[in-house]
Amino acid sequence: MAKEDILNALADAVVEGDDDIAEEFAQKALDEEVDAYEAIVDGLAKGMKIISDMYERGEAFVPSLLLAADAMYAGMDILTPYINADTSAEPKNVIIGTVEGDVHDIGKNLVKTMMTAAGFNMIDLGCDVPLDKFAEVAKENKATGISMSTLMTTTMGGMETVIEQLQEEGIRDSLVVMVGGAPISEDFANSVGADGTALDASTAVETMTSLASALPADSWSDSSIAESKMKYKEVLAQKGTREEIDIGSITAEKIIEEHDTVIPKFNETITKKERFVAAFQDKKVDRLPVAPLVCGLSRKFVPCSYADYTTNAEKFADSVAAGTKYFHIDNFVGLTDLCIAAKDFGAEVRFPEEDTPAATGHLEDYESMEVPEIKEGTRGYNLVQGNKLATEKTREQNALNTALFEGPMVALTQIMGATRVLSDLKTNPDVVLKALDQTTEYCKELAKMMFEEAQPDNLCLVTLWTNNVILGADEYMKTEGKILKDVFAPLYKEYDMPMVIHNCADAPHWDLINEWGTDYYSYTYYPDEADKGSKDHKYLIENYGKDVMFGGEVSPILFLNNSPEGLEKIRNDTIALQESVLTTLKENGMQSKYVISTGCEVPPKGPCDSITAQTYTVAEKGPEIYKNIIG
Ligand code: B1M
Repeated sequence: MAKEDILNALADAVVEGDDDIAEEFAQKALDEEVDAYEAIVDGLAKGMKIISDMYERGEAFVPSLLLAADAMYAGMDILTPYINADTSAEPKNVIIGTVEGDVHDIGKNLVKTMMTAAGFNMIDLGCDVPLDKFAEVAKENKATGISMSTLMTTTMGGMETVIEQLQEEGIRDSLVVMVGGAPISEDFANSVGADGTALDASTAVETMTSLASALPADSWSDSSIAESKMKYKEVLAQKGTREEIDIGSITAEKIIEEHDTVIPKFNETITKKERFVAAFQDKKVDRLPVAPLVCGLSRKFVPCSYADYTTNAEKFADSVAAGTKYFHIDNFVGLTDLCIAAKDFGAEVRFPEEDTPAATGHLEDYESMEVPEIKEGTRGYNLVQGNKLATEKTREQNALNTALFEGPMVALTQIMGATRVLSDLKTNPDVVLKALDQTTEYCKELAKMMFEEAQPDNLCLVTLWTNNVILGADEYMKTEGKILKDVFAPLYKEYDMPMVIHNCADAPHWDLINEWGTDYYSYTYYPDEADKGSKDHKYLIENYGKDVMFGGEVSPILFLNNSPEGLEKIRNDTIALQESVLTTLKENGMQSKYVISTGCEVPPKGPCDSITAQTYTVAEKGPEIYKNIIG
């Protein structure tokens, strides 16, 4: 077989995600004396680049990428031992991980795969990595680079801590530090002293390769380390020891203290409930309703830890009531965390003192999944009780409570691990579908208990995976999409409740909204992802506004900026959003069917007054804006 054909077959095997063929042709390459290094670079890695480019163009989705990575690793396992020492350079170790507090690892895994394909020796620390582990492992392995990812604004600060630890150790200049993930910008990377960032996995490899080539050959010598220690001594001394300040708690105290005296008296003519219900029906209101997804942040008013907020029904209800009052929310959407089903199915959940809980210890095999009964002592039961109490308490304020629960796919990925479920969807769909039946049974039972016992004003289902970046519409409709259509839409109808969906993903399959007759859809708008399908209110109202009420769309990232300029920006953006929404509604023959929202949970340590910058602005300026535009 010609060398070219073998290389092409290797590339195709990766694109197709077929490990058997990748192994077969890796062996063939060795048998036919094709250079092992060439087979990796011009065969396997080339395939990885092809599928990754398809992903960037929206022609392939995460499951295909994960399978391609598996095929590439399968071929590499056979070829790597035969790499000719002359052609392979010194191993370039890169330490990779998602920083402490963050369990998102899909993007990190893709970066790892692409860097492996480019010849880096990746040392993967996983997700939720304790910060000091990066410096420790980098030292042990005289690393060429560190690649840190995070998807949450709350955990971005950990990256700076890692860099400071490298400076203290005198090894900051021995290696390249790259930071990345959706919320990371070039400015942020510079501000924490990283060498670079990148928007996607392929660019991350290019940046790492170019930065690594500029490292001096003696970067790990004793003299370089000593010099580096000296260099950073002053920088670190100037920074001083930083105390961790919980801005959320401080501003919550301030809001409680000042609420009844300083908070403006709003010029409102109808109650929160009347406003929300009227807007739902597109009737005339005094202003648009406001419903930011602040959830866990509202526990600062109680005050209680995140663990209490998510596991104790009374504390949850108190937080909902306090959040509704102090943030001046018309409709509270009570997200706790997304690992309620996971815990009930027996997965391990980490409850950090002051942070968002996360499912970390997944079940080993699908066979060990058993649908748990939702009874006293389970998290599902607690969620129902919490929402029952919360609904009673918000009613006292003439406001609404929307209970929120995980859809079957979120539940399954939390139980078994997202990367695994998304890969298995391709290789072993029957097993995944069977497991989805089990989480569906659980979620259906929970929904029924909500309707019958908690009786919240609305029940919102989280469909994280209706995401054009992660799953194609066809793939989604074969899994959770089908379940939403066949099981949940009829269930909502049976109980005569509006179908409420929350999708915090960046580029949902909007067309699917009609598949299950969604009545209220809460979303996040990411302007940077507009080419991948993230849409703003203008598009949504114009195309779906008559059928669905939307809740959006201020970026979650904005809510971390507590500076006077940051708060001013939120105020100005909130005014501009109302003006634009109302104008769009009017142009489409409507008058109120839209909720001003964040479309996303605000991070645990986020500053409370960035929320009030939004909610109080709506209350203060909303009536005038409404009058000017709608009349
Ligand atoms: Co969560 N989540 N999530 N989530 N989740 C986000 C990130 C969020 C933006 C959604 C939202 O509300 N709009 C939001 C964060 C908001 C914020 O920061 N303020 C969020 C939240 C709040 C949460 C929880 C706190 C929810 C809760 O429980 N209350 C919780 C977190 C728990 C914890 O970590 N402590 C949570 C949980 C989860 C799941 C477990 C259910 C699941 C993760 C599964 C997993 O990864 N194992 C999940 C998911 C899937 C998402 C979204 C929908 C998608 C993320 C993703 O995988 N994208 C996300 C919303 C969104 O759509 N953006 C969201 C696809 C992936 C390929 O992209 O990771 O960006 P990405 O990687 C890209 C680039 O960023 C780049 O290359 C990659 C490939 O091209 N890149 C680098 C990545 N690393 C790089 C490094 C580099 C350079 C480039 O150099 C070093």
